[in-house]
Amino acid sequence: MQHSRRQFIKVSALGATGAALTVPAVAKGYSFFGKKEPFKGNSGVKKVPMYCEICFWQCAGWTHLDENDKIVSLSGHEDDPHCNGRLCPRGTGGIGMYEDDDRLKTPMIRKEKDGKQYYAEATWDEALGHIADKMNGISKKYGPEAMALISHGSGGKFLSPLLYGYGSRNNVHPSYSQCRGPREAGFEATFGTGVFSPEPTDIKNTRCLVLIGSHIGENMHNGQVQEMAEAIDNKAVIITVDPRFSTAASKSKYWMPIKPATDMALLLSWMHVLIYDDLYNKKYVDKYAEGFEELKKHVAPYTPEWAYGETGLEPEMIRKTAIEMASAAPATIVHPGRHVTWYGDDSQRARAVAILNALLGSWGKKGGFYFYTKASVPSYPLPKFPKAKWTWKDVIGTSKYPLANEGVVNAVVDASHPTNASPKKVKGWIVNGSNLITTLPDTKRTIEAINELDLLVVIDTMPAEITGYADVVLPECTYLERYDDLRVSRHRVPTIALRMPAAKPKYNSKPDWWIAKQLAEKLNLGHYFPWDDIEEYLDYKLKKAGSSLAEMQKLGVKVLDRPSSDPLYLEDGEDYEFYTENGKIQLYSHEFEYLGFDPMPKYTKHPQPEEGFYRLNYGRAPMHSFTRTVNNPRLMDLMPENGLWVHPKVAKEWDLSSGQEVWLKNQDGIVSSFPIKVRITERNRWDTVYMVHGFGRSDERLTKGYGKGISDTELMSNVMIDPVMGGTGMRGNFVTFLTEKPVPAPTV
Ligand SMILES: Nc1nc2c(c(=O)[nH]1)N[C@H]1C(S)=C(S)[C@@H](COP(=O)(O)OP(=O)(O)OC[C@H]3O[C@@H](n4cnc5c(=O)[nH]c(N)nc54)[C@H](O)[C@@H]3O)O[C@H]1N2
Ligand SMILES: Nc1nc2c(c(=O)[nH]1)N[C@H]1C(S)=C(S)[C@@H](COP(=O)(O)OP(=O)(O)OC[C@H]3O[C@@H](n4cnc5c(=O)[nH]c(N)nc54)[C@H](O)[C@@H]3O)O[C@H]1N2
Ligand code: SF4
Ligand SMILES: [Mo]
Repeated sequence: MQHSRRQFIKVSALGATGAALTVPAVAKGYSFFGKKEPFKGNSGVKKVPMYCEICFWQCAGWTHLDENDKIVSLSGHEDDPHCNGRLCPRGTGGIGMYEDDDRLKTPMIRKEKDGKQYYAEATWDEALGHIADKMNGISKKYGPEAMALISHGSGGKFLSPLLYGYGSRNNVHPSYSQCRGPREAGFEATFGTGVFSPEPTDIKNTRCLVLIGSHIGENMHNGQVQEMAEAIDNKAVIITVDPRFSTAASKSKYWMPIKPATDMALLLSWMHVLIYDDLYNKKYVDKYAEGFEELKKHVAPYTPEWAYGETGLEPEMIRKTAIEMASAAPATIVHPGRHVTWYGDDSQRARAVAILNALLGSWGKKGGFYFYTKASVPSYPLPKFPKAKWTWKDVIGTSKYPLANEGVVNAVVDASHPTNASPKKVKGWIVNGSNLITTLPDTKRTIEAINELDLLVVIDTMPAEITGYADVVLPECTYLERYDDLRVSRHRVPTIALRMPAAKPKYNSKPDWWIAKQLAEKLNLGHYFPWDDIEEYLDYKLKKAGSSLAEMQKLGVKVLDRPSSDPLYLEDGEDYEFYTENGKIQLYSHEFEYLGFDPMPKYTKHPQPEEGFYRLNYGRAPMHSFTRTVNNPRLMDLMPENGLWVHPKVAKEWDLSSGQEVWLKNQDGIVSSFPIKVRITERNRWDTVYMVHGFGRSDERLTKGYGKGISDTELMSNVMIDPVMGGTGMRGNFVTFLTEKPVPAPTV
């Protein structure tokens, strides 16, 4: 029986359940939109370089040790442009990830006895041997292409050569298909280049910053928050478009409480005003762009009066904000956003944002978008990888998601799902640092796909929900206990950052590079890991880049000179070819047209909630990162659960009081596994409810996070796929309140 083959295993915590550690001043020295004092660490006698893994801003910093070599604190690296010497509250609380008693402690293999499945502790040799046997079996039966790697974070770096050497190219990331994918597609079609991370937004020099659902300040991407504080000090105009009065909205001159799902109407009407009121940057557009006449005709009907009917935003406010943007241009940023998989037409919305920036002339301009640079660090030379005969693209059809330039996780789910009738099937997943059960919408489909797999390997630090479905669980040590590949980031200046262990791996956990190399050896693929250990690997690369491991162990971050041949901005009137087909910014996209998509973004009406239902809105909190931190002893102290933002009018209708527990039921009848406490606030439009993503952990091994608040993901059964790049739109789900505990209680 294939479908019951993989029971979700809830083993009780292997060790004693540790009492939550209370540690003061997690966020010491960090004041949001305020004080700029770097936090230098506590009483450390020794400091070791690291870069943070609590989110993907990857701030570089130091791990401070006391005289007994005990880790005492973390601090930001003074020379690092990602953090300027300050970590965010999550980064400072990163020690909690290392300390957490609930961590995975030893490899485990799924076994079955008397019809009951359980995890048996295993040695690394047994666990990796078991994986190699299974992978060899998959290769024999379906071809090596039937394996996939799903990763987020640093670990993918070492597992990728393993996957490629094995003969598969199914390398996919939720940070693309569930996050920034649509904006990469939209900006690439317009400017010929994606946005990438960190975003090259010149926020500190901007005079007008437009945030469309980017909740910087709750979205704690460190350097951006700091630069926004600087922009505010410099009296930049902030315009925030958000149905919720976000922290960013509270710092804004204009808060535009848009009706959710109607942003495209606003973007088109802004274009209308800029063009028809002659406010756009004519010199820039004439010199660098093509398709202006088509765009002008296209946006003619999209007046602010028309947009008012869709968005609920006063025409006067739409005009005023367009004038603000134009008067500050080109030092204006219409922020591309980051998590942009919202309504399924997201690449088109990102195109609209890109076109607005083009009309304002901000791409390549001071206070707009700068041209990033990157240190040149050669890769370690490896033998040629074998060719893969097919990938997930061939399974879903090569004409689908034509502009997906990175791997689409949901397409791999489709390629593993029982509905895949093609002989090409993905039968094995290695999941590293991604909690797919809480990360992908439509959980039911994810689990159906998992049930078809011959092998699911999960490499994690915590007993995250996804580990309960694994055939083999491998405990990785945390980022404070390991080396990783170098951080070579895109920024204003080229930098290289080192992460090195500040402590021995706790329990029987191992670093990812070691896991990948050992598994490669078991698969006779050792030649793709031709170095003896990671220090040799890093030293080789660093020497090629003009440094060395010894130097980096002292420096932590090396800041290189930006060559003068690679300027940060365009000069006025400078000749410049964009990376598009003909060197011009594409206001009208021939590529989109050729692929069967609208060459210029159009407005699509999206469904609005029915009577008694509210749109499920979600976002970030400054002290948590997804599920990554929702068990972290230090950060749980700061925010132990999520609450449900409800407008007072709605609370009155439902007779809800603040702090009352409710369960939520979505449009498909799915009921939340746990209750959530109501928080009555006018900071939220009446037609939506809001919660922070990452809570409602459902694995009892997570002793501090289990059952605290609820999970937004389990209520997302409606997914709107972006046809351009395959992103999963998650914002079309509607919920209603259950004020009594549902009977029968939902099964977690
Ligand atoms: N419902 C809903 N879904 C979302 C989002 C949302 O807001 N709501 N946001 C989307 C976005 S923007 C993104 S980027 C994705 C992120 O999705 P994921 O990348 O899946 O993020 P996390 O939930 O942080 O899961 C990360 C897992 O990595 C583990 N981990 C942490 N550190 C390490 C390590 O050093 N090594 C290893 N091996 N594992 C580690 C954690 O324990 C956790 O289980 O989710 C997307 N999905
Ligand atoms: N503290 C913290 N910071 C983080 C992360 C984290 O986990 N914790 N994760 C990082 C990651 S991977 C990402 S991708 C980013 C995500 O952060 P962002 O890209 O900034 O934001 P989103 O999650 O897309 O959007 C959340 C905001 O969109 C608003 N919103 C909802 N619906 C609509 C709508 O229809 N229109 C408009 N205009 N607004 C709407 C919500 O009210 C909310 O304020 O955050 C990053 N920073
Ligand atoms: S923004 Fe915070 S959590 Fe993210 S890398 Fe920097 S310090 Fe770490
Ligand atoms: Mo993300």
